[in-house]
Amino acid sequence: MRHELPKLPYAYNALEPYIDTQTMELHHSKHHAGYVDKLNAALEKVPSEVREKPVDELIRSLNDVPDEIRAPLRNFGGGHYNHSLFWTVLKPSAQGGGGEPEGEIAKAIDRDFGAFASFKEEFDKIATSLFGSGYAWLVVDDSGKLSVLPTQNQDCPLTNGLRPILVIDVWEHAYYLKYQNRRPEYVAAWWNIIDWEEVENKLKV
Ligand code: MN3
Repeated sequence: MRHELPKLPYAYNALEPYIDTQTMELHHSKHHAGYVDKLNAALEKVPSEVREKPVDELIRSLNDVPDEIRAPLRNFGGGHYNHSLFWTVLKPSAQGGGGEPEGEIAKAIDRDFGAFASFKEEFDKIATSLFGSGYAWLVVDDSGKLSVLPTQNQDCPLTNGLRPILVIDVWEHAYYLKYQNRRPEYVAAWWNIIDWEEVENKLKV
């Protein structure tokens, strides 16, 4: 099975002014595409039963694969999965992205964080203070409880048995052209383009 770069559900310029066109184009067509290519190359060297797994399964079972292929699968499989998820939880502000969640996801956030404002504060803290490259996540555990956590590099919560439903990429390539060293400004802008309906869909799965 060859993994493929997913098409974005919006144009490269659709998330302006929060994420600029050039960043989106490079991030998707170069960075994400590079992870897909390297994942496919790494998978040529693994047993066929590993090669045929979908990317989420690969990452979930990372601790069971042979040592010599774990690092490339972790980095390139994670790079593919994490970016794929990141694109799907974004929505142009003009089409209803951003704002506060409603429905089941709003109830779950209130239940597990006390209020949307407390969740946002906790998430912001993780996204802005993560050292180096990585992601901030909203995840669901086996009991359905929500929590937030950071991961380094291309690590993914799936490997630890958690189900991610919202993520922000805080690698410098995700924001540096527009925001340079001002990561908190990028994180603040990102709240205007979250697709809360999609986050709720992922919660319900
Ligand atoms: Mn990235």
